[in-house]
Amino acid sequence: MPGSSGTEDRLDVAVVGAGFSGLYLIHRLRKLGFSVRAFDSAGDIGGTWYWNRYPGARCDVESMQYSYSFDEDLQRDWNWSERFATQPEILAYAQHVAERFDLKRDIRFNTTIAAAHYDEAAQLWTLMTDKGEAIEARFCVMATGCLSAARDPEIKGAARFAGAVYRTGNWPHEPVDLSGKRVGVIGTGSSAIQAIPEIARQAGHLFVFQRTPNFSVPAKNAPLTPDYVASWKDDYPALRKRAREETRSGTIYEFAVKSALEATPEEREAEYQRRWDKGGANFMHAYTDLVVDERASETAAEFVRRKIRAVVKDARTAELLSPKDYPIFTKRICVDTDYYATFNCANVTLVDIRRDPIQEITPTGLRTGAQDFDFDVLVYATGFDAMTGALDRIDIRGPDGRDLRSKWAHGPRAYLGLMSAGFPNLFIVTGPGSPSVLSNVITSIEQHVEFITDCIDHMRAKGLARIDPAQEAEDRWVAHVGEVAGGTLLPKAASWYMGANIPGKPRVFMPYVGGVDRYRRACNDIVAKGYEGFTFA
Ligand code: NA7
Repeated sequence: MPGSSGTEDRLDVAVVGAGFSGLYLIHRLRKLGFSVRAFDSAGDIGGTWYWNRYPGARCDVESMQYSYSFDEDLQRDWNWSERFATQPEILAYAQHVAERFDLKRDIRFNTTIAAAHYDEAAQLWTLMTDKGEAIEARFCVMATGCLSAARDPEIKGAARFAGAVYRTGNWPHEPVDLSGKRVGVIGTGSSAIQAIPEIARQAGHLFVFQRTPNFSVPAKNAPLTPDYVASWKDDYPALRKRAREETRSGTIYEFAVKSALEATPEEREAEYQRRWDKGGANFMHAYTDLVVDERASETAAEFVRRKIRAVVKDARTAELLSPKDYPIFTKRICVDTDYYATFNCANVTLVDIRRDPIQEITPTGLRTGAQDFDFDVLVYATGFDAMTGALDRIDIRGPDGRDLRSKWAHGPRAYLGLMSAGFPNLFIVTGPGSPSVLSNVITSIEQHVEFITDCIDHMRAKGLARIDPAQEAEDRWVAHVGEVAGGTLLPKAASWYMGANIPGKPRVFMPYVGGVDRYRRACNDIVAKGYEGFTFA
């Protein structure tokens, strides 16, 4: 039975990851009197914000909402400086939280968990580190993040490149001087869209190798005014409650009340323009049917394409930058500062590698079918093995020796995105099948951490040692996740939500699109019914 029996060698709870999930888990488990330790490959806290420190990295959820809500003093004391916080500021916030709650004494850094095996007889998880050390724990929580397994594409000759190589998802901690250098960036997702304007300011020449253009809306980032900050802080508990319980995204936006198809073209134009001027992902909430009806979605897509054509002077470049083969919002909307305008700079060249793919990387740059490009620095902005990648890198085995990789070979399967049947006492924070990446992830993290820690506390109170979802409950949930996604346009794009960016990865829509509000109600209902769908022993 979990309780205060944790020792140095045998913990109540082992946590993998020391990002925003891991930090809150430590805090909450400790308060409940459990012994806990977190392990992280990184040299410090922060998770995704530790690794993604490329130029221009910032959050695309507004600062006043992208933060913990669990402690009123914390949210009142902390002061964000800008509407969209930079990566260094978010990391400073994480440091503040860790210090404030003295969290680091229960974190082991520079420690990668390579395996986690469950011993049924002992009812223990044994975690193996990359250094061969074993840690025993009654519960294991994977706080490994949805976008933490950065990937290099497999391109012939990659090892032969003689210049410097950087990755947006694992950027050096030391300053990188790109001034005057010739830089090649592969990828045009959110990370590249943030980095490219910054890199272009420094580089002698920047080649952007684009396979698929993305839709991006202007951030209109600015310093926060005292009045705006006060408007949040004065009402934080109620606003947070609203974000948690009444929104699909866990973020308060200006939500639509009307279908795009019911509006006249003039009304739509005015509404899109108003939201464009205000900036940020609020744009995607202009109408109720933008992610469910292709004709509605096309009205927003065409508005953005017109904006691209208006900004980008070279007509061919503007066309190349304009997405046409998937509905807007079916890939994560990007939020930028000067992205499209950057292509007006004389030192920036957009290369269409859809039409003329990269053949190989050479010692001096890369070669497409038609041309050779020479540069000094290569930047991979090629994304992540999202949602399942970090778990896939760990050899996770349940009581019968069955491994999670095999179980998930045809797509991830988890009850509520929290637990996978056959892997008792193993929780996943923001796992596949939960709102996770479709939400303000801190809102989702808090809800999962509270669910998991309440559950472990409940088990202690009831003298229960083992929890496992029933297979049938998991099957029903996975089917529900698929059905809800199928009612939207989201599965239509070859996105990382679908696993489409990883060769060989099953095409399954992974996050739960039903909304943070609905998901929370489902979880609460399940708890109220005595953890319906879970089996205890
Ligand atoms: P993304 O959004 O997955 O973007 C990766 C980009 O890299 C995208 O443009 C890809 O093109 C491109 N890519 C990937 N592999 C290749 C190869 N082999 N050749 C050429 N181009 C390639 O990752 P980000 O890091 O930008 O953003 C991920 C999330 O992090 C983001 O949504 C935020 O939530 C934070 P493709 O589209 O596959 O043709």
